[in-house]
Amino acid sequence: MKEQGYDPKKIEKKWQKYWESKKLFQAKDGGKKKYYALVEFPYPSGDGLHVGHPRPYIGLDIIARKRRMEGYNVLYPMGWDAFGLPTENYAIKTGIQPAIVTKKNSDNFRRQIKLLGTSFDWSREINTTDPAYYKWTQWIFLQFFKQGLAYKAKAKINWCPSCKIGLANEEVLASENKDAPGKCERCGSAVEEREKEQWMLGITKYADRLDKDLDLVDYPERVKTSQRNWIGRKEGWEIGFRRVASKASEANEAIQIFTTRPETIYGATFIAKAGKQDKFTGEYAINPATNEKIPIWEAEYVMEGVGSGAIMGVPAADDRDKVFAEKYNLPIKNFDLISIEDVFAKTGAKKVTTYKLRDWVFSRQRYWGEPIPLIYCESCNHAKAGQGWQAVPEKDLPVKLPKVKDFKPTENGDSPLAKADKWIKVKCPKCKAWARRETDVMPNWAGSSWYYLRYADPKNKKSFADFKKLKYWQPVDWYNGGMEHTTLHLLYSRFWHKFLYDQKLVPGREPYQKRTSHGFILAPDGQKMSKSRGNVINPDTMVERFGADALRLYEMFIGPFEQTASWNEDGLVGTRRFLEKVWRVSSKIKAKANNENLDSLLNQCVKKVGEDIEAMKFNTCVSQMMILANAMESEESVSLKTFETFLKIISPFAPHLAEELWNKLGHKTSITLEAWPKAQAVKEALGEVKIIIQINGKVRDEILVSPTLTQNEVSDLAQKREVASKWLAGKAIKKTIFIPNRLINFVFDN
Ligand code: ANZ
Ligand code: ZN
Repeated sequence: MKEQGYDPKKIEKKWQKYWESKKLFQAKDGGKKKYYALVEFPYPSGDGLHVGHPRPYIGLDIIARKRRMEGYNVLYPMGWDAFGLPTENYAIKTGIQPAIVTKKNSDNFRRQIKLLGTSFDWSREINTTDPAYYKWTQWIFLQFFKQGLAYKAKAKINWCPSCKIGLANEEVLASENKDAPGKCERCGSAVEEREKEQWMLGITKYADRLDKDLDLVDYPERVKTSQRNWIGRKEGWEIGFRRVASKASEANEAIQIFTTRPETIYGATFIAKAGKQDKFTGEYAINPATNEKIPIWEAEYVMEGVGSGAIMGVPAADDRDKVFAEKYNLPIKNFDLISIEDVFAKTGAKKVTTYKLRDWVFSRQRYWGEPIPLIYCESCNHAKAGQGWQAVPEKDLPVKLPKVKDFKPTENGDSPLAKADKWIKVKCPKCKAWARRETDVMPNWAGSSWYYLRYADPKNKKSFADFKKLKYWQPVDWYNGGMEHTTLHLLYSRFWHKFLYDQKLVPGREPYQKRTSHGFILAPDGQKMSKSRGNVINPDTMVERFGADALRLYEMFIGPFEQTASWNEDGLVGTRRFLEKVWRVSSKIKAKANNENLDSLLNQCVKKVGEDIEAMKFNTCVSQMMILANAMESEESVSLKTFETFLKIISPFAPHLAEELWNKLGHKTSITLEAWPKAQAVKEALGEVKIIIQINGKVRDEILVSPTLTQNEVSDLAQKREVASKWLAGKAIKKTIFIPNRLINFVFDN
């Protein structure tokens, strides 16, 4: 009888249906130890997926599948972050309702993602534009409002005259010429500055905790650094310089300067405050250390919003002050340093902590976003000034987006909702007088700031998620997403989480225990894939030609997961051939075969694949499995046990093929229910090596171990030793540095 060849078309759909009908990937809310794996949910664009999108989905799919085999109850969910401009701009162009476009696009995304054999729990799918979802986005906003953390203020906003939209700072691209205005991220127009009343969220109140609590999580150092830089925590001193009464100002209150070098105050010969041009203000102030009268200038290099927005110029000690002093002929005075105690005594300096982080401009004058659930009541404001804004009562949530025909913002830049007269008019929930709805909507970042909580309980109608379920699922154990989101999205969602934690609505202080990022996949020409360049590679075509398993393997094999890689179809041909080889090997299985050399290779493969998956070194996993497949092919026969073990470790990478061959071996249940294979302890044939044990970088002990031990194994042995355990008692290890065969260093805070 002729053996059937490998035909992914015949097997992939079949197993996808099987997994779905058996509900194999549906997470249960409780019971076994849990594992929560999360990828950033995509914006469902009209173009569909290109082959770059699935890279993270496949990567964490491998983690999720391995965890299930390790006995965890795994939550691996997916959804759509679907509010935003592309759909809205499409509506402006075509008049088609954004809700309809969103449905169509997300249907297509879902179809494509399923094609790849990903093990998402689709029963928990969410969509930020679904009123049943954004009801809770609005509800959380109201909690901010009730706590005084959502407030309206005049804010300078970046205004794109062409998109007619206020942009967040991060949506403005810096121009090459640093003096030219920034450009709109979407359309490239020069951005203007405008003042507009905006809803703000008080993220600065959380600045300190957002900085400090980075110590609690396992994020790459560069991610922590970029968050810390964005927060910009700085400790320094504020010193008041009394103004000299003058024509320009009768007041002689003090001007507060911010400095990190108070001991240089004897050399301060001028004051400069933030300004657009460099000029003398006509005013003077008194240096409290010398009692000298010094001029107050405005200078461009002093930044508004940093420190107090004013400095003491010490040209003899600071380069920028020196350049300024030379340019404007201000005195440069050599001086003696003064002790910090004397600064306090003479000047009343106050120690202060300042932050670069500003409150978050939370409104957009657009259509396709969550309506801000507030009502402005003139009569309430009349009764008590400043009390005009009323929360929409909880029973009236969600405030649904009304259907409109005209999606363009108004001429003066108000939201298109400002034209929805009927929708706007509403009774004040407090005094029942006629009032009007807020017409601004929330920014894109709103729905993604809490979506990881909703997955724990996506259908809840009584709360955004049941606390008990959150207690079980939180925190996310592993969160993978794009590098471009490691600053703002992470910061914003950490802020929402901390706020909810303070309201006792979520159990832990941090949402994500571990964060990793993947690199982009570029087109074969090395360029970013884009429709306009015509270089987009569509996963549908690749699955059609090579099968989903070959595509999955290639996306993992293409290069180190964190790094950018260019698409090359030859690689896909290669992974397809590899799978054909595995298929051929399956026809020479013997219940018992004598392949001792295969056994040690298999053992090595089990160990390496297991470890490398954890380190996201998926590419080396694939090459290790290729080596083993080659060896199996060159044997006359392969033992059942060897092949079964191999199928288990390849199953997270090529799940359809593994399932099919597993089934052909006579198994009646899914391979996804098997236990993840353990590597056998390797005999110490290689002799032992000496490893130095350091505690906070200081040598404290040493230990002899087998060179085959992993970092975890060495770490365990080292910590059990008397010396180390004494040093480590009661300490939380912050970081472990391991150099194989040489040293292990445990780092903790003193
Ligand atoms: C006097 C002085 C003497 C300063 C000296 C520095 C060096 P670093 O040092 O990077 O942490 N500064 C304060 N507010 C500022 C603002 N709004 N815009 C621009 N510069 C500002 O930065 C702190 C220093 O930056 C502060 O300490 C202040 O100058 C300046 F030899 O005060 B210093
Ligand atoms: Zn009222």
